Amino acid sequence: QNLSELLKHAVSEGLVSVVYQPICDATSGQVLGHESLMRLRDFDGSAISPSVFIPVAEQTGGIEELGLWLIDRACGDMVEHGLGAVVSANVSVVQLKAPNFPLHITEILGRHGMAPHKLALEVTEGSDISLEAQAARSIEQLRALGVQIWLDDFGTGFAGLAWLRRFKFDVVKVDRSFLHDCQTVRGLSLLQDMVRLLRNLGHTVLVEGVETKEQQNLLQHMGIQSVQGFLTGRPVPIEEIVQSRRELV
Ligand code: G
Ligand code: G
Ligand code: G
Ligand code: MN
Ligand code: NA
Repeated sequence: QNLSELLKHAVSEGLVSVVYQPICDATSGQVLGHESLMRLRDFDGSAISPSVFIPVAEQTGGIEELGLWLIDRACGDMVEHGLGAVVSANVSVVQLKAPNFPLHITEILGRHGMAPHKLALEVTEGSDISLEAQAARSIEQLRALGVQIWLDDFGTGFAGLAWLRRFKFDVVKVDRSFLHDCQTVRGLSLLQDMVRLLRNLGHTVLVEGVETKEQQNLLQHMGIQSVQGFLTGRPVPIEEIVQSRRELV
């Protein structure tokens, strides 16, 4: 009610913004790219969590406009400031199902003069996309354009293995809960076997939620290619990325 009203005016009132979290090579630490994440604040300046406003935006349909706004910003920042080899954006099934979604993406990429492979769309298995024919068609169309399609939060949904059979994802992001369970023998064994499965299928594996050096060392030993987490960088506004680069020179 209140929140859905706020969401309608979020873009025009400047209440919505984007932060970027680095995605790093697990061995060299080199920044490979960034994940873009949406942030929303109320008129009084207080932050509203994505876990609160994203579901509301999905139910009211507001996510379509907000999601395209975010992707437009992410592509603009990539072209203007450079965000590495790739910038990713989360997309929900509601967005993928909109018939014109691939067309909007084409328009955004064209307007920014950005190569399609520099954009990755993260789809989450939590939402059962296998049931949604239009969403699957959009994924195929976007792939044909050259846009990367990543599988997010792998291991938390119910459709994970069926999805791997259906789509060849460019990157599979293993949900951070699996890394955080690694202190137990059982948890470690599960992560190792998941990674082995994904690698045997030819997927690039990214593990999320890396917070300690010990976790990073463990993942390096497992042969993980990419990592993301508070250790290698928190999500920050583009100004902070540009500023920290200036400090390096
Ligand atoms: O070492 P330096 O301060 O340049 O590190 C820059 C960033 O890279 C830091 O965020 C740090 O956490 C991360 N980093 C440092 N060493 C490694 C490493 O061996 N592997 C990875 N993946 N990241 C590292
Ligand atoms: O950034 P944070 O960890 O608070 O994000 C919480 C959740 O919100 C994550 O699961 C993330 O995928 C989702 N999220 C963040 N930004 C977007 C967005 O632009 N679109 C969609 N659909 N989900 C997003
Ligand atoms: O579901 P998705 O992967 O899109 O969610 C990304 C969210 O994960 C972001 O909101 C980000 O703030 C959060 N995140 C990123 N790195 C870490 C981490 O190392 N630990 C924890 N707990 N959360 C993280
Ligand atoms: Mn994500
Ligand atoms: Na995730």
